Amino acid sequence: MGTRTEQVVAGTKANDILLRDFTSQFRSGYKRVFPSGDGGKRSGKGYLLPDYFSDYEKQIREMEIRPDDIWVASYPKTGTTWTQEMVWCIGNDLDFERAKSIVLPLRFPFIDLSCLFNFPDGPKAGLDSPLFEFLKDSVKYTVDKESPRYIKTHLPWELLPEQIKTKKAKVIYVARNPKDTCVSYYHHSRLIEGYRGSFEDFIELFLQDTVTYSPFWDHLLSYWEHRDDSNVLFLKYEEMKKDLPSVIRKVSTFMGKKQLNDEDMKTLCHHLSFESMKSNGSVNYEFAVDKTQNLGLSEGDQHFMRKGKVNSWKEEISPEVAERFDAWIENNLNGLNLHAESSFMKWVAGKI
Ligand code: PPS
Repeated sequence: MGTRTEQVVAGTKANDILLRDFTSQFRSGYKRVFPSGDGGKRSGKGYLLPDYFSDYEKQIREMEIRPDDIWVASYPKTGTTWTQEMVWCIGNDLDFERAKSIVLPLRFPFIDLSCLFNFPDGPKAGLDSPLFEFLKDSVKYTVDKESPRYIKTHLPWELLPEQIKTKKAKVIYVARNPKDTCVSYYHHSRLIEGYRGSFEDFIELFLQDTVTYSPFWDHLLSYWEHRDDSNVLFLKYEEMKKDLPSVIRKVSTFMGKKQLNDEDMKTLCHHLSFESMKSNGSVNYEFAVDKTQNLGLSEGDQHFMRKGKVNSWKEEISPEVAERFDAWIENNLNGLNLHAESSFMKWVAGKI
């Protein structure tokens, strides 16, 4: 299944902000990627991806899948890192020693990282090995990994390797309410991705589906439609916050692992707590923040592990802007036959 692409050019408010404030020497520009088939028809806008996606698209689509691969997929800032650490620990029989001694991106590589940034002078720019091998070509690094491979992606369902669908590798998707996601994405973009614009402009980008991996709803629904497939598990950030042990039990069953005893469950929940992950150098991306500061891609003394809360958007989004979000949610979900009282709708509306 191929794709059609269109270059993003100036001329709309959102595109102008994007090209002015969200390009850098490490990111030249963006494309809209239209998957063929039904998926691409949802909003009809195509997924926004940096130019470099074209260099890796075919390789990712045609990648050899192993049935024991485990993928964690998500729209950015929805709890990916948290889910990755949970999945890796369950899959590796709670080997906390190894979890702490090898940084997450090397244990659980983000395959599409090279689609986001181009670091032609990596080592000169202060990016040294072994992380450099991954940063130089995240697709090669991931493809070459020994089994079982643990793989992170932010790609929508339609842009995943074709063989995932036939070889039935396990895919765990995590979703988060869009207001918290947007606020988290804004801080992340300033911290680590070289965004130089205002919060207000970022909200405009987000609501116009003009940040990387948007449209948000096309992305989420592309996996939601597969939530009952035997090789897919659909999780929500909010349910992890509410009842982590029950999510751990669900993930253990999905991964074919035996259930943890009470003591192990307690230890794992502690390891996965926000406070513990915030101070865990293997997962808190402090190394990446330092590097991007060296590269002039980030500023200030913010952290990747920022707040870790549900509905903390209320501290940063005004009631007027929240209304714009609500209208955007309604527009996007209209006509999908989702019953207003369904748990999906309640979650989307921030009522769960
Ligand atoms: S990324 O860059 O897309 O992979 O980011 P991602 O990991 O998806 O999302 C980062 C947000 O998840 C929060 N986080 C956590 N919340 C609760 N508990 C734990 N253990 C945890 N670990 C990470 C992180 O703080 C980001 O959310 P915000 O709202 O910015 O704090």
